[in-house]
Amino acid sequence: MRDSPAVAVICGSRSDLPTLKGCFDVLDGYGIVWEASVISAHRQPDALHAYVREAEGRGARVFIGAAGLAAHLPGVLASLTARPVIGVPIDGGALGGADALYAIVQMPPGVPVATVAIGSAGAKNAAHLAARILALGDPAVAERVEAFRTEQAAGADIGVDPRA
Ligand code: RP5
Repeated sequence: MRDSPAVAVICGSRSDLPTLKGCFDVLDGYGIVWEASVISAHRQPDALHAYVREAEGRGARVFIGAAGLAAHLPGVLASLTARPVIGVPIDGGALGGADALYAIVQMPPGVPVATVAIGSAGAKNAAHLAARILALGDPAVAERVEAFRTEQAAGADIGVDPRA
């Protein structure tokens, strides 16, 4: 049987899935078990509510919500669970994702959503942030987070003389 997912990724539309590919790849890289669902906060509010309860019951520890336009999905997730919620503003639409960014980041006090950058960069960082949260209670994930940081530092062009 598949392990219960530690990270539950929910997006508002199938059209959001290509932007989330980097998120899924990064989670896989950390060996984190995840699942993804398409549930719209606007179009399927009852299903979203039921899913959060059920995913919590199966052990989901971090939720990632991704949506575009008037992106209420991550905020609604944060209203439904006490577990950490990371919000990914999906780019697209007439405002290029700025609408989604503002909708996700401007949460009222007491209902936090950790908001990452617009689009695929944010999608990847949502996964890195989820890994860092899980690392607090999981030494194996903590080790992989440190290994990633070491690898990333080794690949950076620190000290390279641009004139050379
Ligand atoms: C949002 O509206 C979704 O997250 C998506 O980014 C956007 C457009 O949805 P579709 O019309 O493509 O289903 O709720």
